[in-house]
Amino acid sequence: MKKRVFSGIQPTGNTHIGNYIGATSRWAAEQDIYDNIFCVVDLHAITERQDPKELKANTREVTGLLLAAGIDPKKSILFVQSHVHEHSELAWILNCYIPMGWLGRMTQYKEKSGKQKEQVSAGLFDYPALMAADILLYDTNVVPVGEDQKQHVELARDVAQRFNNFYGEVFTIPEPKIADVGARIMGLDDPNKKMSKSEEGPNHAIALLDPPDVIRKKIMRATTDSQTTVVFDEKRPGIYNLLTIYQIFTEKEKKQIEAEFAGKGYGDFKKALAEVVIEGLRPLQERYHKIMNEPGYLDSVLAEGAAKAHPLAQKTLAKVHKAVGLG
Ligand code: AQP
Repeated sequence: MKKRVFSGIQPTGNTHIGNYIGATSRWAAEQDIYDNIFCVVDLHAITERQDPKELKANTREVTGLLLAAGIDPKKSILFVQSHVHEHSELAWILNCYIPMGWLGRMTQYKEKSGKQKEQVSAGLFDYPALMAADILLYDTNVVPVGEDQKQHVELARDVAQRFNNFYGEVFTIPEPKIADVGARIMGLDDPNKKMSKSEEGPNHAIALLDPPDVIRKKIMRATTDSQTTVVFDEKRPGIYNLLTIYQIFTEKEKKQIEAEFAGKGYGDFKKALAEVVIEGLRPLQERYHKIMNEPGYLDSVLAEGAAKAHPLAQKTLAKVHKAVGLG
């Protein structure tokens, strides 16, 4: 029996190379090892204000990008979170088993609520309960995510254990799976901040659909430091981040990369990095445009995905209802 993988991505627009390196490219690469379920988590996206038309368009765009990244609907269930209503229902039930203190300690909540002050939605506070529901509905063993989501997967583990302590073995206990390299790609304009879709700076992130000239411009303007040697030194976060991106796209060893740029400066390295990223994204971009031009394809993939996910979710929710004494 293959282990079950579940993971999700928010349709919040401008999917970037951080999402791709830390999560979606790994989902695609490991599809044969696992039994896979991937979800476009639109209910998570509305924890912050979204324009309705943009949300719909972004849901389609991110689905297209997942298919272009290599998610194969024959190997993986791919669906939209709001198409399977059990996610919201289980989230409500789990709410009643998650102490407020756990939610208040979540780093993502602290960072995002800080920006919005008292306008922050209860949904943003409760984001991890919905994520726990996503994961626990499908008897998930493994959750491949970027480093920023590790704490939320751990909360899902904790609530599953708590629930099982009350009611017996209802939930499978999930584990986060974080990449050794690239689990936290940093912003190009500020290498101390995670690359993020919601950061507004024009040179912050490389979007997966950025054209070559935009990628070149962003990389050439990326923040580094006043030193000159091109080496992996964690104390120099700007160049370290760029080298990590180069390492991922070229699949070369660190020593090999350092040798390649020995005696060369940041300018030469940035030029090489830009070309590697442009060439690395080219096939994905071509596949994306092809997929989006195939009438009806996206809708049929998502309809099939929801039809496969729904009975699995229904089964778990029925177990939960029985355990709690609902209905
Ligand atoms: N900078 C990153 N480096 C590596 N992995 C990352 N991920 C996100 N940013 C990085 C991983 O991508 C997956 C999907 O992310 P998400 O859509 O759930 O949203 P997020 O984690 O909140 O990422 P963003 O890009 O910062 O979105 P916004 O700005 O909308 O909140 C996850 O596995 C995540 O870990």
